[in-house]
Amino acid sequence: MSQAGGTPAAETAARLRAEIEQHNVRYYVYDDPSISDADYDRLMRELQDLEAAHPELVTPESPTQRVGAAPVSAFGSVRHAVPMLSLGNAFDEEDVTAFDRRVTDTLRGAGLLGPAQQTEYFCELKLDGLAISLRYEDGRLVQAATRGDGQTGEDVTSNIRTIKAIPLQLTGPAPKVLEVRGEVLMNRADFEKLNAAQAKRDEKVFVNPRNAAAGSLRQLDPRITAKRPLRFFAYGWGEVQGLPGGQNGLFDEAPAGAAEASPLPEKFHGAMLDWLASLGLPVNVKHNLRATGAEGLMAFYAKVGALRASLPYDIDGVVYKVDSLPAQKLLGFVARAPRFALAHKFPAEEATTTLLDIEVQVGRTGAITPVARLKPVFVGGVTVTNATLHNEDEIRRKDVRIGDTVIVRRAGDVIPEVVSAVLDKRPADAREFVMPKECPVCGSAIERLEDETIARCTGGLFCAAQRKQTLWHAASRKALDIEGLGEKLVEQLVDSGRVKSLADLFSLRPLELVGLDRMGQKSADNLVEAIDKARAPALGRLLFALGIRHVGETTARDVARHFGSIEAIMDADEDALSSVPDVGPVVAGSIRRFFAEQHNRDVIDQLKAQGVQPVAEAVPQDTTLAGKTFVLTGTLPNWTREEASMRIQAAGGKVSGSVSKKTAYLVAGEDAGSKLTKAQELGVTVLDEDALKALLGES
Ligand code: 5U1
Repeated sequence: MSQAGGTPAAETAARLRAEIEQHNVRYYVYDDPSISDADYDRLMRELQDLEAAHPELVTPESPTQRVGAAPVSAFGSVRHAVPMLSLGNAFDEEDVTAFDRRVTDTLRGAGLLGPAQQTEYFCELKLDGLAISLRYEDGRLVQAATRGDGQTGEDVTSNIRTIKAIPLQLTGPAPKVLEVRGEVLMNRADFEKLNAAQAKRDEKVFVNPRNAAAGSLRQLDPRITAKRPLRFFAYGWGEVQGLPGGQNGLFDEAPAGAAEASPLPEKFHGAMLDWLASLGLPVNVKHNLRATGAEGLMAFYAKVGALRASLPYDIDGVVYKVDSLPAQKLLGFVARAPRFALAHKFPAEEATTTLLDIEVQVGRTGAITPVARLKPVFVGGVTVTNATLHNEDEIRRKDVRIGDTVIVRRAGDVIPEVVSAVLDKRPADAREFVMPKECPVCGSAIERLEDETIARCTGGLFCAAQRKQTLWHAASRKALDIEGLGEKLVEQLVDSGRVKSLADLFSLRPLELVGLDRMGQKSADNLVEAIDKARAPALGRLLFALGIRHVGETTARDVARHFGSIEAIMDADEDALSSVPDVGPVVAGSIRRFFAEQHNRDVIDQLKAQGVQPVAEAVPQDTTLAGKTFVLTGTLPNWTREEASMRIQAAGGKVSGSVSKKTAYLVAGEDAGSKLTKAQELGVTVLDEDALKALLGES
């Protein structure tokens, strides 16, 4: 091979090829990657750049010259009638503009576009799953294959037949041969459930939904695949022959007079997908969109970027395709990919880095969370230095050790987490995490009750960490809503010893605040005014502000409405508390235990002494929606979710954060995600804003 030449470039190319091939096998064959996608893309780009600079180094065996890895032998192999291609990647606006310029110049040069005309594109989500080709003959599914190396894939027909979203028989007049290309994937919620069940049975847990989808499809026993929640979306086609109406291939002339009889779409990619949908195939119509020129592509990228975190499944970018099929044909292909399409990647949500240490953090209720201190790594668009490890059991389950190379994930605004350790790279001196026996903040004992996964500091409000978080919580918008009382300020007030309890906040004077970090006279006056306003909170808000375990905003309001005064709540026994609708023994026990502590009762007395007087909760007069639980998701056209919640509650309805069998209605706006899927699965009635208005009698 030419890279044996021994020049530094040849040696680098050989090293990169060996490394990439090794990762291909880990990824495609064993579903067990040892590096992140971003790192893989980087290696591939490095090799591509090197080969572009030294074309004499390109060999037919180079990973740049093929699409994936060779098929595993356990499955039969299938030679694709039309190769399954990969896509060129764009990482920034410059790449996208260059793509559009290339395409537009070529089409103008060929006379397919006028000199001032822009290219029309069809834009799709780049689903993070597994590419599959489905072969239908006379409308019947006869074969399904993975992409493999693009020319030959694995025969996964028996497994694919278990996926309910994939029709075994097409509806309507079908062509003699139709190869459908698309992605098999798993929704995130389904993946979490599958992993929890796998862990419970002590079976393999998957790193991410894509690996779970791939692993599920590669089961030798289709009965196992059948139990896995796999989904499918079609985004293209391979061989198409014998179209209804007498036409053969897509570009062949239809016989005279057959044009009207033919259900074949006009020659646009988007119209083809509509046709696939009309045959009963799942197409992601909700998010696919037409766009014009590079500007239109960038607008689509921004739109999808904003809703990425709320989608029920993972995507790693968007795909742009020239919409006109004759234009696609003219543009043709380069070695690995079509010239008419481009994948525009989002910042990777996973990256590898080193786990420097594991420290513990103390939460508001004393919960101890192990936190990974990481060598800084750029992931999900930001530099991450800390990530949650959730709890001790998770660390053991993932077998993560200090010193390990770890895969870190940061999706949307979700707190970054350590997904797994790369065992191949474990250093000899990697150390296991040991949960400390004492709280690192207050020195109190750390306890873990028998049936609990969470260890807790037993210091209560004696612990400065718990005190700080209790104060942040009390000041938050849904509690006492004290504007200007941020984390830094609370930290200074607690650390200086000036504020020991919630009541101490109400004795603060501007003079003692001035001079604290970033606190001038005006801010000090404003803060004291904001604290003053909080002296007459609704009773439910005060109860919520106390930070009692298991007492959320809604429960606090229900309890406040039921009892009418803080004294009545403090003196209620568990039976009385349990008589509040939706309050069960766990919540009742928690409230009773809280007020059984003398120091908590003292805080209430001190608050009263500072002039804090809760006002009774207004009981809704309107009972139109009494007893009905609503869940809100997505963006409503006119109301914010808070506005809609307030109206529902004013009509006697309840608003909950998660969909369950008890949910009466899901109110879904644009870009509704997994809650909508779950509601549909459970048969919950789904309303849009207009339907909600009608229910409220406002239409
Ligand atoms: N949505 C979408 N994903 N995806 C992947 N479309 C799409 N098209 C592809 C691939 C590999 O390939 C064709 C353009 C050839």
